[in-house]
Formats: sequence, C-alpha cells, structure tokens
Amino acid sequence: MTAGLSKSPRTLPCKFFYDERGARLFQKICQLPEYYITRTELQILRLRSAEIAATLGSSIELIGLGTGAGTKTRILLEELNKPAAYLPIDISKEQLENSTARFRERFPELAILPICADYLEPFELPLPRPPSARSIIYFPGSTIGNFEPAAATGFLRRLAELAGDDGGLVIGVDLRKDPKIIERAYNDSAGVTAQFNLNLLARANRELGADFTLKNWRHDAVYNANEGRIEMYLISLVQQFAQIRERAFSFSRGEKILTEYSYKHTPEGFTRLAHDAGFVFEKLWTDDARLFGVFYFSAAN
Ligand code: AVJ
Repeated sequence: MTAGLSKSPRTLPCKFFYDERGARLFQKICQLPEYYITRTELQILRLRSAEIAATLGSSIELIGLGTGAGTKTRILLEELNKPAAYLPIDISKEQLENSTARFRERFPELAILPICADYLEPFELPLPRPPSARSIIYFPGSTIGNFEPAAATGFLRRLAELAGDDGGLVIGVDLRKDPKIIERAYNDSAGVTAQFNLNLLARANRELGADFTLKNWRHDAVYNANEGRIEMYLISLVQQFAQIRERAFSFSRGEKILTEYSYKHTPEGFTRLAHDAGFVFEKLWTDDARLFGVFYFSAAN
C-alpha cells in the first residue's frame, strides 16, 4: 500500500477494495440504476444460456474464476448438458463455502471441486478429476477490465494454458459506448461508488492504523477516451498529511490517488487481445444496445 502511494502519480491497488465492507458495497453497486454492467450481463446470460451451453458441448469441465456468489455461473450450469465437473476458484473462503453448499443442493449429481486461491497467482487444479470432454474457463463480470492491455494478454495466455488442448474461454467484457453512460456508472447519484472508493482509505485506517481524514477526500471517475478506460481517483480536498505505519505522506490540495482502471473494449480490440494470448474467436453474445459482451474463444494450442 505504501509502495503505490510513494509513486508518481500515486496509486492504490484495486484488489484492496474487496474486504468485507468493500464486497458488500460492490454488491450494492451492482444494483444501482446507473451501473448497467451486472444487469446487462445477467440479461444476456438469461436469454442466451441455452445457446451458450449448446456451443460448449456436453461433458465439459467448467472452471469458474472469481465467480463469487455464483449467480451467473448458476444460470450457465442450469443449461449445460451433463457437465463433468465444476471448479469454482475464489479468494474468499466464506463465499466459496457458501456457494459450494448451495450448488451441491441444486446440482446433487455434479462433482464440485472448490479451490480457495487468488487466481492472479499460479495455482493447481486438484487431481484426480472426473473425465471430461474439455475444459472451459468462465470469467464473468468484466474483471478483465482491471488489467492494462499488456497484462490482460499475459493473463489470458495463462488461461489458454490452463484450458489446455481443445479448451475454451467464456468471458464477460464491458464494451465501449457513449462515455456519458460509462461515467454515470462510476459516479452514481447515491454515492455508493464514492463510498466503495473511500473504503480504501477507511480500510487503511482500520487495518494499518493509518490516519486518513475521510471527509478531506472526494471520489471521481473519468473516462479516458484515448485509452478506452475509466480512471478512478481519490482527490485530496485540502493540503494534508497522513500517516501509514511509520511513514508520513503529504498531499497537496487537488492531488490525486489513482485507485482503479476499468477498461472498455471494442469487440475487435478484445478479439485481437485474446488472439495474441493464443485464443481463437468463436462467438460473441451481446444485448440489443451492445453495452456488454459475452465472448467465447477456443484455445489454439
Ligand atoms: C469488478 C472490475 C468489473 O470495473 O466496473 C465498479 C469494479 N469499480 N465500480 C468495474 C468497479 C467501480 C468493476 N469490476
């Protein structure tokens, strides 16, 4: 945390958003009228899950990355033809245990092999596993949007390896659109995204004994059209100091801390990116307004 704050421009890593309070705030964001992302992805899945399932084929092994409560995965699993196994990978042990228990009740025949891991780090799939026709990785939620393009390619390359020969990837990606729609989604009128962003400082106070004065900071999210990304900032409202552990930081009035990138992709751009990582484009399912895309790629190995 102090490393990013010492850089210029100052940054805080977006994965620190998700402590218990942050996870709750994010769930609230997903229900905001301005935040079209979750609602649109769910709508695409509800309308197209039968077609997606038919495309993936029978007896597949489904590997879910950061699938959380599993709302989206469940829609897909409902339609899959005799899936061989479901392997949810999540960093939150509690969420993993809860969703696994519920999935075991709903799909008593299905082999469910939960893996508690940070999928950004290397991890192993458990062995032995039920025989399957192929492995499909499911990465919903447009979490790939947090990666800068080079890092996204690197990460997808790891996924292509994980999927193996004849494997595939189903991935939810937020698409480029009118910047006003995007900016509204990250500057909601109820101020929930602001609370979510400010929670980084509150969390530093709680967990690192920092002394940030929250009312001296404001949230802002701006769309950078050149880069095709939302940039989320915490902006210092006054000249101030903050102490974290034994380090003291000085912030001038108007100084910004960059807390998150959320990239928006064109279908062509994302297909190119995935191609560079070793995936072949197969299908894109989208909503009528083309706000969001669910892509299906096969692994080229
Ligand atoms: C979880 C990365 C998809 O970028 O839209 C929501 C996170 N940040 N509002 C996104 C987020 C502010 C979200 N992702």
